[in-house]
Amino acid sequence: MSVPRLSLHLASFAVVALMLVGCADTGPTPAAALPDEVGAVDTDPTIAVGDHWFAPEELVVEVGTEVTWVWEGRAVHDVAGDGFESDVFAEGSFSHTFETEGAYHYVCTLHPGMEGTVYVVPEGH
Ligand SMILES: [Cu+2]
Repeated sequence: MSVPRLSLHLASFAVVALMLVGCADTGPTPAAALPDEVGAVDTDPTIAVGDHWFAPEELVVEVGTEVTWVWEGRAVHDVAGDGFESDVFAEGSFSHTFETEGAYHYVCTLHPGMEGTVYVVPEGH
């Protein structure tokens, strides 16, 4: 009668392992699929970091574009999204090149509600 008990034990272990895998990603929200409608590609891939906002909040770039965030406020902020995270700065800039299309939501981890999105579209969009 020990075999069924062992199987049950293994099954429980498998369930717990799957739950752990499912909860393992505690990082920023993963990039999402592009929405059906995305605006025209922005000619200037620069985002201002202010107190407490990003401008523009939404930026559209082609795959392979380097986006630069430039700190303009007085307070410290950071930029954290799927695949990129800056240090906490009061001034300076941070750049990231987006190699994969998608919608990249990002936040300042210090200030709830301070957030933006970079839409990375295929070339020739
Ligand atoms: Cu901030």
